[in-house]
Amino acid sequence: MQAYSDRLDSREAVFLSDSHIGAAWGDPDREASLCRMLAGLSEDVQDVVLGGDIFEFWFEWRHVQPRLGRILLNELERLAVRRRLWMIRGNHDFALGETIRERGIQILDDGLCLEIGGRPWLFLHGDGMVPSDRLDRQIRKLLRSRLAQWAYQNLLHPDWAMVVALGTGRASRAVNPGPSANIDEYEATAFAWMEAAELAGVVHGHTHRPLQRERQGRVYVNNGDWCRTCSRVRIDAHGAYLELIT
Ligand SMILES: [Mn+2]
Repeated sequence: MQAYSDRLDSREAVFLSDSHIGAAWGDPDREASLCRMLAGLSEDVQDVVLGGDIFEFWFEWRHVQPRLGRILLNELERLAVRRRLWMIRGNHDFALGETIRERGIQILDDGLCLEIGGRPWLFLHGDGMVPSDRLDRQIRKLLRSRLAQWAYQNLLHPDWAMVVALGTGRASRAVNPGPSANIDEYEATAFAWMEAAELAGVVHGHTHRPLQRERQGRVYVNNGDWCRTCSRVRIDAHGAYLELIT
């Protein structure tokens, strides 16, 4: 995996994901609470990893960008002056582009590996990571394809495109309201990766279920989300902390 070979040293990192800004769902105050948490981060935090599905949907047309998350983006731009800021593409906001990069945020296609306290930690969104997520991986490939991007860019008025995208998210939650059937596979997959690649830990979101497990000195953490639980993961040289922020 590209993320693994490009690893960087870090003193301390904070990971959060799945705020789904733009969805009429979850805590209506979540953009503000996320900004408050980010503004209050300790000076020791060197890397802020936004781990996917920060926006319910994102697409950049040639002259138009969605009216979503403007308060958050302003806060991130401020933060990016003194820290490294990363955004991993999620299955909802896979089309992050130039207007995000212009604010000093680095966009990652798959994930990121940071060496914290001399040990490697892998951060990713989590969609398509387990073997049975075959359909997720195919959809991911299709949505990210040049043809799909071209169609979105050229065939639909941006207002209609947003209606379609936000409506699709709402409909998929109505059809599958609970955790997916394969939710237990994530932990097993992560531990298998840790052993194969000698990782200290794997951190991901996507399933909206906060969970931390430790096995033989290796750590699996799902951060939950910043939609309903408002939880984050902080990692320093001593380990990982799954924290609920109120
Ligand atoms: Mn997701």
